[in-house]
Amino acid sequence: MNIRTLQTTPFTDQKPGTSGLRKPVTVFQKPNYLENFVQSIFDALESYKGQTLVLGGDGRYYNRTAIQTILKMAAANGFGRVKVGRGGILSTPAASCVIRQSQAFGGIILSASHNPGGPEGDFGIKYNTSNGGPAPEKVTESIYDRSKVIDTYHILEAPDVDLDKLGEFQLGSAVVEVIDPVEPYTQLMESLFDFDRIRELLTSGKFRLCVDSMHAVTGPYAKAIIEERLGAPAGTVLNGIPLEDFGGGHPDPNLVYAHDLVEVLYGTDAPDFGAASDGDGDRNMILGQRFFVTPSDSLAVLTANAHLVPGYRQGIAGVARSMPTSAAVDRVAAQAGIDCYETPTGWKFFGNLLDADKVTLCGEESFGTGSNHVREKDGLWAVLFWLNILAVRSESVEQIVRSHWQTYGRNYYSRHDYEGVDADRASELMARLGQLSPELKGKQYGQYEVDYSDNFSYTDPVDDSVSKNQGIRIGFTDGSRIVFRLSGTGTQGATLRLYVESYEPDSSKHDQDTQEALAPLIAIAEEIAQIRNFTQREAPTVIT
Ligand code: VG1
Ligand code: CO
Repeated sequence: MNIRTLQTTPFTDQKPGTSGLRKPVTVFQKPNYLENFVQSIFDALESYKGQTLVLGGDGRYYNRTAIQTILKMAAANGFGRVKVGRGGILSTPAASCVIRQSQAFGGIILSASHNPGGPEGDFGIKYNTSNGGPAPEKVTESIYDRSKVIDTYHILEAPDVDLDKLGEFQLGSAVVEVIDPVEPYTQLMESLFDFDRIRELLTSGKFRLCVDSMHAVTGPYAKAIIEERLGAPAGTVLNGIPLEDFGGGHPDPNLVYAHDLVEVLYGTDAPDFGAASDGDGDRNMILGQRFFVTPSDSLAVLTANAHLVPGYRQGIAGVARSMPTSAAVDRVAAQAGIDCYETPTGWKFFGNLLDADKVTLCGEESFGTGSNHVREKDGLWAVLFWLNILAVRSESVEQIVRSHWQTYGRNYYSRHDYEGVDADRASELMARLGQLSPELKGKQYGQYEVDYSDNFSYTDPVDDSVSKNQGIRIGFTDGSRIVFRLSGTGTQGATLRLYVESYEPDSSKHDQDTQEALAPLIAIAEEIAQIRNFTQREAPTVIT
């Protein structure tokens, strides 16, 4: 088999965002677009010859094509072994798990996560390092730098590998190992949670649940774990067969897009527990009977109850949350006397803290929670964590959350997204806020006084790397907060995100509607940022 070195010319738009490079499928189908980026990844790495690479994706359209190309490029570039999930499938947390277990050099994950799939949808590619986590900024920057000057790539001339057969195949001087994508992950889950106790709950006849895989990658994982190992009845997992276009849906687990699940959990004779996950399996939404748990609250509840779960019984070293995530978990950390870190948006910023054992649990407001068991957020892990707590406490989801609020107070929280707005105008809005923010301290808006306002900058406590411009935060003296930032995962125009939070210690006031409770702050956000004017939108596209 011949290694061919082919000429190419650079693309100017291969800058990785919050989580890898995401573009419409049609962009990835341009000649050499994928090849350039993959070669840029390899060129940015050092001394991987003979080492192991893990490869898999969420099964969306173009996954199989891209995998064949990457296998041949990995072999031509000198990797010794490539572990690829059968059918090209690996959920994002499962890929992280396999990288760690097999002490691989790194991994390539093919996914655009919650973005729609199919020929007209999006595709994405991301590199993870040997700790199993998303490459830190210094690596993604060198990949981007390389992509701007790349002029050749290496690829093996070889027939396609049969991705549907488990086993080892020779590809040039490399071995391709097609692995079971589900089993290593299932074993890891079994080592963390009390499967016997959860099985008792799920087979007791007194507890019903429904899990929506949204036609995306978690279907096989959820069926294997929740139905087969834990004994939930067949049919517990909805939309469990992964489809290349996710059934035409938007695999984003929130109240808007996970409507099948919401109908069930808010319907008559609703089950006790509901959960959904996203395209690549790293996000989760948790529902009780007619009850929604905000992701920020979920992180706080998991932290407060971690001692009930075998894998975390020995204690929590600390916690971390992304900056826009509510401060609910901060209150749990303060009471437990553990550290709480505030990081920029994106899982890559948790890696160093987890590696250094400074934190055990971490999470983001965007339906992402995880722990030191892998280096990605993990949707099914969160579901199992909740089930373990429910099995031990024998209370409903709503009871658990309400008693949590009684102890710690309630952080009302919401995110408003303005999707697909004009990119220049969105940048102007942010630039204007950047100019305004240093002067806001002390200003009064109705009953709210600005306590601080800045453009969030983060210095990593482990390697001292600095990440600037991570969003404008405006904090008020009563602990309320509004945050503005632009999305780094969208592929059409720009997406403005407004995050709003207020704190209510008084439990007699914990029954308000979230949007009503936050209405004064939402109005202040409009007054300060002139969102309608800059976005030309009367209302957000999605409210979570
Ligand atoms: C969004 C979320 C962020 C998350 C990222 C990747 O990024 O806000 O919290 O880490 O998606 O998640 P942005 O830049 O669009 O706000 V996933 O499940 O899409 O890999
Ligand atoms: Co995702």
